[in-house]
Amino acid sequence: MTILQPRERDASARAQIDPHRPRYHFLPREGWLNDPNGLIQWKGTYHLFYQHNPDGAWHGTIHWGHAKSRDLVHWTHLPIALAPTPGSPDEDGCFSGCAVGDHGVPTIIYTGVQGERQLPCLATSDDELITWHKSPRNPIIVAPPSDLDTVIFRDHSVWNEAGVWYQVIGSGIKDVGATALLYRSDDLRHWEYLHPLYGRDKGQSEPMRTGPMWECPDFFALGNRHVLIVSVHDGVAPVSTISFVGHYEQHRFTSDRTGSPDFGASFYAPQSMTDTQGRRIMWGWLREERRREAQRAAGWSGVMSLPRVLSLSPAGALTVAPAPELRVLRGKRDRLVDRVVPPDGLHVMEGVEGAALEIVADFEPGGATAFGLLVRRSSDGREETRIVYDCHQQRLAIDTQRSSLDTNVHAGVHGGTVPLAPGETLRLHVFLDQSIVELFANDLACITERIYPSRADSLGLGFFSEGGTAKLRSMDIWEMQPAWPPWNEINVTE
Ligand code: DQQ
Repeated sequence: MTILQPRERDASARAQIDPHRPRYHFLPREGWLNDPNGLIQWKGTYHLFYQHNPDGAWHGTIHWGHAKSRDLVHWTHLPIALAPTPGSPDEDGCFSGCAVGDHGVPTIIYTGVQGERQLPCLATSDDELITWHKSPRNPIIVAPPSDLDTVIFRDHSVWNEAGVWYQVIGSGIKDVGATALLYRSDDLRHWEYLHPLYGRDKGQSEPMRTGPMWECPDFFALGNRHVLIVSVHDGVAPVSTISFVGHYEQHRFTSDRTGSPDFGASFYAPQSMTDTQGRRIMWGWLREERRREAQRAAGWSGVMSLPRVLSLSPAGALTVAPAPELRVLRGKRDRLVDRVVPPDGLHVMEGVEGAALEIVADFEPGGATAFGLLVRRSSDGREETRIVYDCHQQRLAIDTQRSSLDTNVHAGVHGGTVPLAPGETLRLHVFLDQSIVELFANDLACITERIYPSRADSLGLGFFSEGGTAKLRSMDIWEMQPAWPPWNEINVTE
């Protein structure tokens, strides 16, 4: 067992009583977390790197944190992988990037920040991804393409095609729009700019606003198609995540489907990897929706989403499902079947409650105009989070406007379209974890929100229907076991 220093003992004591600290999502023991980075399965073990400030719960002095897992559920914290080196191209931060195996050598391509400069850098490991050596040739690309007036140039997705390396870098072209720039290389160290892999006009708003710049591009083959996922930034703040599904030929990408891997307000900067089972697994950063002071006071900020398996539906849409490995956390189960849900108010569940639950509810819309679930409801209903399906608009949303009596947290209604064919049921698959609501609907849409209930009794569950009768075919509820050992038993270098 690790001997804790006084500061760590304080953090441990705080963590154990913190009602908002997740119990089975990944997060560092303390400090700041943002984007997932360098996702890779190495000799069977999953490695998760992440944007991290070990000094406190704010975005500053960005390092790469590191953890590993054999099962995608239980993680072991490892020493920090990358830290800014004074006087070097990453002296002000080691920003996002990815990891690949280069003839057996683990290799990271990341963005080094030095003052205003943000440029690609490289590091390699010779000891199972624990110690990283930065290239003396960093930055490995010395400037953005000279013929483009770029507004940002950072974040990397690298792949190999028949022995040749390619990468896309997130960017935006002034007064034109967001883009992902394509490069090629024979050795990961010398890169030739080809052209924009894909881009959109800055004014485009339908079906989604594609914005002036893209961060964290993630490009990969899925089935017989290719997918580009980007994080839209408006120059001031993160906006949303967008997925484009289409074809990649002759190093050009064309898309015929635009969607989002997650319609929630709190999901950003996702990255994915292919594992040895051939699955494409994605994680994203679940941002905080409370004030900076509250984050600093908590001593931690930012959580990783659950691992999500990406696939294509028969119609070619991107589907997102929770990794089946998560079932290992299921504890006590309650089950309801065949409940008619008349539009006469709320059906509160007796004797079933919790802040760390998995719920699978199958609804038949019947004659309802809307129906859904209530979670984290206080006994008097003053706090509650609503998951609502609008049958006319075929739109699913999470409404956090009454999730907390604390007026200092962001709240709103966020969602997306989930079309149902006549007679089709809606499966709401919900993971609650203290301050997280992570919702999967028919594996076609995801919505993730952060909530901060203020009352100890905001644990209740309910379901409702409006405008007509819906039917709850079945609802399973599991208590979720913590994925972490008690904080003070976490081994640092296991
Ligand atoms: N986060 C990183 C950047 C990236 C942004 C900095 C996205 O590399 O563009 O922490 O959240």
